[in-house]
Amino acid sequence: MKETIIILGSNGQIGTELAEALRTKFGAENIITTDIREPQTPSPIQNFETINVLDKAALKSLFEKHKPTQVYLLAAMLSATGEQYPQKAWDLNMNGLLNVLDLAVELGNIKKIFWPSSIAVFGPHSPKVNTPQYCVMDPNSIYGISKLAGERLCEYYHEKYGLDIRSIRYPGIISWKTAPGGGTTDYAVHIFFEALAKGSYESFLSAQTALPMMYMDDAVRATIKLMDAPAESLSIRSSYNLAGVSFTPEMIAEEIKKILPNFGMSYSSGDPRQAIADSWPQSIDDEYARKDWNWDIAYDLEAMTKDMIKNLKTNN
Ligand code: AKB
Repeated sequence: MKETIIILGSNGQIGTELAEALRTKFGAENIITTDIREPQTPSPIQNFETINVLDKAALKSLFEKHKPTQVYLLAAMLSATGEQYPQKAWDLNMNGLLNVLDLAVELGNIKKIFWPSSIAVFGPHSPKVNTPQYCVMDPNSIYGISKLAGERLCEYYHEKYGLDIRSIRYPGIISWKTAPGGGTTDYAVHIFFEALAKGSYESFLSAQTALPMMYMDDAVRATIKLMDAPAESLSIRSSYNLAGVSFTPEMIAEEIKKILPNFGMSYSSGDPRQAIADSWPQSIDDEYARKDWNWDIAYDLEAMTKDMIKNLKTNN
Protein backbone atom coordinates (compact mmCIF):
# COMPACT_ATOMS: atom_id res chain seq x y z
CA MET A 1 0.00 0.00 0.00
CA LYS A 2 1.24 3.49 -0.84
CA GLU A 3 2.07 5.48 2.29
CA THR A 4 1.98 9.25 2.72
CA ILE A 5 3.86 10.28 5.83
CA ILE A 6 3.85 13.59 7.67
CA ILE A 7 6.60 14.32 10.19
CA LEU A 8 5.72 17.11 12.64
CA GLY A 9 8.84 18.63 14.22
CA SER A 10 11.20 17.32 11.53
CA ASN A 11 14.02 19.86 12.11
CA GLY A 12 15.05 18.35 15.46
CA GLN A 13 17.71 15.80 16.32
CA ILE A 14 15.56 12.71 15.69
CA GLY A 15 13.34 14.21 12.97
CA THR A 16 16.25 15.09 10.70
CA GLU A 17 17.56 11.53 10.55
CA LEU A 18 14.20 9.78 10.69
CA ALA A 19 13.06 11.84 7.69
CA GLU A 20 16.11 10.70 5.72
CA ALA A 21 15.46 7.05 6.58
CA LEU A 22 11.76 7.32 5.70
CA ARG A 23 12.57 9.02 2.38
CA THR A 24 14.84 6.08 1.53
CA LYS A 25 12.20 3.53 2.54
CA PHE A 26 9.05 5.10 1.08
CA GLY A 27 10.35 7.55 -1.58
CA ALA A 28 11.05 11.25 -0.98
CA GLU A 29 7.83 12.27 -2.76
CA ASN A 30 5.79 10.50 -0.05
CA ILE A 31 7.38 12.22 2.95
CA ILE A 32 6.16 15.64 4.06
CA THR A 33 8.40 17.25 6.65
CA THR A 34 7.13 20.10 8.80
CA ASP A 35 8.34 22.26 11.64
CA ILE A 36 7.58 25.61 13.20
CA ARG A 37 10.51 27.12 11.24
CA GLU A 38 12.19 26.52 7.88
CA PRO A 39 15.16 24.15 8.23
CA GLN A 40 18.66 25.69 8.09
CA THR A 41 19.85 23.73 5.06
CA PRO A 42 21.91 24.97 2.10
CA SER A 43 19.26 23.88 -0.42
CA PRO A 44 15.48 23.84 0.10
CA ILE A 45 14.00 20.55 1.35
CA GLN A 46 11.46 18.91 -0.94
CA ASN A 47 7.91 18.78 0.52
CA PHE A 48 8.55 20.97 3.57
CA GLU A 49 5.78 23.02 5.19
CA THR A 50 5.91 25.29 8.22
CA ILE A 51 3.33 24.47 10.88
CA ASN A 52 2.74 25.06 14.56
CA VAL A 53 1.24 21.86 16.02
CA LEU A 54 -0.68 24.01 18.50
CA ASP A 55 -2.62 25.59 15.62
CA LYS A 56 -5.29 22.91 15.25
CA ALA A 57 -7.00 24.57 12.27
CA ALA A 58 -3.71 24.75 10.35
CA LEU A 59 -2.93 21.14 11.29
CA LYS A 60 -6.36 20.08 10.03
CA SER A 61 -5.76 21.85 6.68
CA LEU A 62 -2.35 20.14 6.42
CA PHE A 63 -3.91 16.72 7.05
CA GLU A 64 -6.79 17.41 4.62
CA LYS A 65 -4.36 18.57 1.94
CA HIS A 66 -1.96 15.59 2.13
CA LYS A 67 -4.24 12.86 3.52
CA PRO A 68 -1.41 11.17 5.44
CA THR A 69 -1.58 7.47 6.19
CA GLN A 70 1.09 7.89 8.91
CA VAL A 71 1.98 10.80 11.20
CA TYR A 72 5.13 11.12 13.30
CA LEU A 73 4.67 13.76 16.00
CA LEU A 74 8.16 14.80 17.12
CA ALA A 75 7.52 18.43 18.11
CA ALA A 76 8.23 18.68 21.84
CA MET A 77 10.09 20.62 24.50
CA LEU A 78 12.77 18.54 26.27
CA SER A 79 13.59 18.17 29.95
CA ALA A 80 16.05 20.99 30.66
CA THR A 81 14.24 23.68 28.63
CA GLY A 82 10.96 22.40 30.06
CA GLU A 83 12.11 23.35 33.57
CA GLN A 84 12.71 26.92 32.36
CA TYR A 85 9.31 27.19 30.66
CA PRO A 86 7.02 24.68 32.42
CA GLN A 87 3.75 26.07 31.07
CA LYS A 88 5.00 26.21 27.50
CA ALA A 89 6.39 22.68 27.82
CA TRP A 90 3.08 21.37 29.12
CA ASP A 91 1.13 23.22 26.43
CA LEU A 92 3.30 22.02 23.53
CA ASN A 93 3.78 18.46 24.74
CA MET A 94 0.13 17.86 25.70
CA ASN A 95 -1.90 19.97 23.31
CA GLY A 96 0.26 19.10 20.31
CA LEU A 97 -0.46 15.43 21.02
CA LEU A 98 -4.18 16.00 21.69
CA ASN A 99 -4.56 17.95 18.43
CA VAL A 100 -3.06 15.08 16.43
CA LEU A 101 -5.08 12.40 18.23
CA ASP A 102 -8.37 14.30 17.91
CA LEU A 103 -7.79 15.02 14.21
CA ALA A 104 -6.91 11.37 13.59
CA VAL A 105 -10.27 10.38 15.13
CA GLU A 106 -12.13 13.10 13.21
CA LEU A 107 -10.55 12.57 9.76
CA GLY A 108 -10.22 8.80 9.86
CA ASN A 109 -7.50 8.38 7.19
CA ILE A 110 -4.43 8.25 9.47
CA LYS A 111 -3.62 4.57 9.85
CA LYS A 112 -0.63 4.83 12.21
CA ILE A 113 0.77 7.48 14.54
CA PHE A 114 4.23 7.55 16.11
CA TRP A 115 4.75 9.59 19.25
CA PRO A 116 7.97 9.54 21.28
CA SER A 117 7.99 9.12 25.02
CA SER A 118 11.15 9.14 27.15
CA ILE A 119 12.99 7.59 30.08
CA ALA A 120 11.87 10.82 31.80
CA VAL A 121 8.55 9.10 32.63
CA PHE A 122 10.37 7.41 35.52
CA GLY A 123 11.08 9.18 38.78
CA PRO A 124 12.91 9.00 42.10
CA HIS A 125 10.92 5.98 43.33
CA SER A 126 11.25 3.94 40.13
CA PRO A 127 13.87 1.15 40.30
CA LYS A 128 17.14 2.66 39.02
CA VAL A 129 18.82 -0.39 37.51
CA ASN A 130 17.21 -2.35 34.68
CA THR A 131 14.06 -0.27 35.17
CA PRO A 132 11.15 -2.50 34.11
CA GLN A 133 8.29 -1.60 31.78
CA TYR A 134 5.81 -1.63 34.66
CA CYS A 135 6.83 -0.11 38.01
CA VAL A 136 6.32 2.96 40.19
CA MET A 137 6.40 6.03 37.93
CA ASP A 138 6.65 9.38 39.69
CA PRO A 139 8.39 11.76 37.26
CA ASN A 140 9.28 15.10 38.80
CA SER A 141 10.23 17.15 35.72
CA ILE A 142 7.46 18.84 33.75
CA TYR A 143 8.77 17.05 30.65
CA GLY A 144 8.50 13.65 32.37
CA ILE A 145 5.04 14.46 33.71
CA SER A 146 3.87 15.50 30.22
CA LYS A 147 5.35 12.33 28.68
CA LEU A 148 3.66 10.08 31.24
CA ALA A 149 0.33 11.84 30.70
CA GLY A 150 0.90 11.52 26.94
CA GLU A 151 1.45 7.78 27.27
CA ARG A 152 -1.85 7.44 29.10
CA LEU A 153 -3.58 9.44 26.33
CA CYS A 154 -2.07 7.21 23.62
CA GLU A 155 -3.35 4.09 25.33
CA TYR A 156 -6.74 5.72 25.96
CA TYR A 157 -7.20 6.77 22.31
CA HIS A 158 -6.17 3.28 21.21
CA GLU A 159 -8.69 1.60 23.54
CA LYS A 160 -11.51 4.05 23.02
CA TYR A 161 -11.19 5.00 19.34
CA GLY A 162 -9.05 2.18 17.91
CA LEU A 163 -6.20 4.51 16.86
CA ASP A 164 -2.99 2.65 16.02
CA ILE A 165 -0.50 4.72 18.02
CA ARG A 166 3.01 3.40 18.61
CA SER A 167 5.57 4.79 20.99
CA ILE A 168 9.07 4.31 22.40
CA ARG A 169 10.53 5.63 25.65
CA TYR A 170 13.69 7.01 24.07
CA PRO A 171 16.86 7.13 26.14
CA GLY A 172 19.37 9.96 25.43
CA ILE A 173 20.16 9.88 21.70
CA ILE A 174 23.73 10.34 20.45
CA SER A 175 24.15 11.69 16.92
CA TRP A 176 26.52 13.77 14.79
CA LYS A 177 24.24 15.23 12.08
CA THR A 178 21.95 17.41 14.20
CA ALA A 179 22.63 18.49 17.77
CA PRO A 180 19.99 17.90 20.43
CA GLY A 181 18.39 20.93 22.07
CA GLY A 182 17.46 21.42 25.70
CA GLY A 183 17.85 17.89 27.08
CA THR A 184 19.59 16.48 30.16
CA THR A 185 21.42 13.84 28.12
CA ASP A 186 22.85 16.45 25.67
CA TYR A 187 26.30 16.30 27.30
CA ALA A 188 26.89 12.94 25.62
CA VAL A 189 26.65 14.63 22.20
CA HIS A 190 28.43 17.90 23.09
CA ILE A 191 31.40 15.94 24.44
CA PHE A 192 32.22 14.62 20.95
CA PHE A 193 32.00 18.03 19.26
CA GLU A 194 34.23 19.64 21.90
CA ALA A 195 36.66 16.72 22.05
CA LEU A 196 37.41 17.34 18.37
CA ALA A 197 37.16 21.15 18.41
CA LYS A 198 38.94 21.89 21.72
CA GLY A 199 40.43 18.63 22.99
CA SER A 200 38.55 18.97 26.27
CA TYR A 201 35.05 19.06 27.75
CA GLU A 202 33.48 20.24 31.00
CA SER A 203 30.59 17.95 31.89
CA PHE A 204 27.54 19.46 33.60
CA LEU A 205 26.76 16.00 35.02
CA SER A 206 28.99 14.39 37.65
CA ALA A 207 31.52 11.69 36.70
CA GLN A 208 29.41 8.82 38.08
CA THR A 209 25.97 9.78 36.69
CA ALA A 210 24.89 6.72 34.69
CA LEU A 211 22.08 7.24 32.17
CA PRO A 212 20.50 5.10 29.43
CA MET A 213 21.64 6.25 25.96
CA MET A 214 21.41 5.03 22.35
CA TYR A 215 23.17 5.72 19.07
CA MET A 216 20.97 7.45 16.48
CA ASP A 217 21.28 4.60 13.97
CA ASP A 218 19.76 2.25 16.53
CA ALA A 219 17.05 4.77 17.49
CA VAL A 220 15.95 5.26 13.87
CA ARG A 221 16.06 1.52 13.20
CA ALA A 222 13.98 0.83 16.34
CA THR A 223 11.39 3.44 15.38
CA ILE A 224 10.91 2.03 11.89
CA LYS A 225 10.91 -1.55 13.21
CA LEU A 226 8.15 -0.69 15.68
CA MET A 227 6.12 1.09 12.98
CA ASP A 228 6.51 -1.94 10.67
CA ALA A 229 5.49 -4.51 13.30
CA PRO A 230 2.08 -6.18 12.85
CA ALA A 231 -0.46 -4.47 15.12
CA GLU A 232 -1.47 -7.78 16.72
CA SER A 233 2.09 -8.39 18.00
CA LEU A 234 2.10 -5.18 20.04
CA SER A 235 1.13 -5.75 23.66
CA ILE A 236 1.95 -2.21 24.78
CA ARG A 237 -0.05 0.81 23.65
CA SER A 238 1.37 3.30 26.12
CA SER A 239 5.10 3.28 25.22
CA TYR A 240 7.84 0.66 24.99
CA ASN A 241 10.94 0.66 27.20
CA LEU A 242 13.99 0.62 24.91
CA ALA A 243 17.53 -0.08 26.09
CA GLY A 244 20.69 0.92 24.28
CA VAL A 245 23.89 1.47 26.21
CA SER A 246 24.21 2.86 29.73
CA PHE A 247 27.28 4.86 30.67
CA THR A 248 28.59 7.63 32.91
CA PRO A 249 30.45 10.79 31.80
CA GLU A 250 33.64 9.18 33.10
CA MET A 251 33.09 6.04 31.00
CA ILE A 252 32.47 7.94 27.77
CA ALA A 253 35.53 10.15 28.44
CA GLU A 254 37.66 7.00 28.83
CA GLU A 255 36.30 5.63 25.55
CA ILE A 256 37.06 8.89 23.73
CA LYS A 257 40.60 8.84 25.17
CA LYS A 258 41.22 5.50 23.48
CA ILE A 259 40.95 7.37 20.14
CA LEU A 260 42.03 10.87 21.23
CA PRO A 261 44.60 10.20 23.99
CA ASN A 262 45.05 13.91 24.86
CA PHE A 263 41.35 14.47 25.54
CA GLY A 264 40.79 16.14 28.94
CA MET A 265 37.57 15.90 30.94
CA SER A 266 36.49 18.12 33.83
CA TYR A 267 33.26 18.41 35.80
CA SER A 268 31.21 21.41 36.93
CA SER A 269 28.81 21.22 39.84
CA GLY A 270 25.49 22.87 40.64
CA ASP A 271 23.90 22.49 37.20
CA PRO A 272 20.09 22.02 37.48
CA ARG A 273 20.27 19.13 34.98
CA GLN A 274 22.03 17.01 37.63
CA ALA A 275 18.82 16.77 39.69
CA ILE A 276 16.87 15.68 36.62
CA ALA A 277 19.47 13.03 35.78
CA ASP A 278 19.49 11.78 39.37
CA SER A 279 15.74 11.15 39.17
CA TRP A 280 16.04 9.01 36.01
CA PRO A 281 16.94 5.32 35.56
CA GLN A 282 20.56 4.24 35.11
CA SER A 283 19.64 1.38 32.79
CA ILE A 284 16.48 0.00 31.19
CA ASP A 285 14.92 -3.43 30.84
CA ASP A 286 13.37 -3.68 27.37
CA GLU A 287 12.08 -7.26 27.41
CA TYR A 288 8.74 -6.32 25.80
CA ALA A 289 10.39 -4.62 22.81
CA ARG A 290 12.63 -7.69 22.35
CA LYS A 291 9.71 -10.07 22.62
CA ASP A 292 7.00 -8.17 20.71
CA TRP A 293 9.00 -6.78 17.78
CA ASN A 294 12.38 -8.48 17.95
CA TRP A 295 14.38 -5.50 19.11
CA ASP A 296 18.17 -5.67 19.57
CA ILE A 297 20.86 -2.96 19.59
CA ALA A 298 23.74 -2.83 17.14
CA TYR A 299 25.96 -0.15 18.74
CA ASP A 300 27.66 -0.54 22.12
CA LEU A 301 29.70 2.29 23.70
CA GLU A 302 32.87 1.39 21.79
CA ALA A 303 31.20 1.08 18.37
CA MET A 304 29.22 4.28 18.91
CA THR A 305 32.29 6.28 19.98
CA LYS A 306 34.32 5.10 16.98
CA ASP A 307 31.50 5.91 14.55
CA MET A 308 30.81 9.35 16.08
CA ILE A 309 34.46 10.41 15.88
CA LYS A 310 34.93 9.01 12.37
CA ASN A 311 31.83 10.84 11.08
CA LEU A 312 32.57 14.10 12.85
CA LYS A 313 36.12 14.07 11.46
CA THR A 314 35.02 13.42 7.88
CA ASN A 315 31.89 15.58 7.78
CA ASN A 316 32.82 18.73 9.74
C1 AKB B 1 16.24 14.75 27.49
O1 AKB B 1 17.37 14.67 28.00
O2 AKB B 1 15.38 15.55 27.88
C2 AKB B 1 15.90 13.80 26.37
C3 AKB B 1 15.24 12.57 26.87
C4 AKB B 1 15.99 11.55 27.59
O3 AKB B 1 14.07 12.40 26.67
N1 AKB B 1 17.08 13.46 25.64
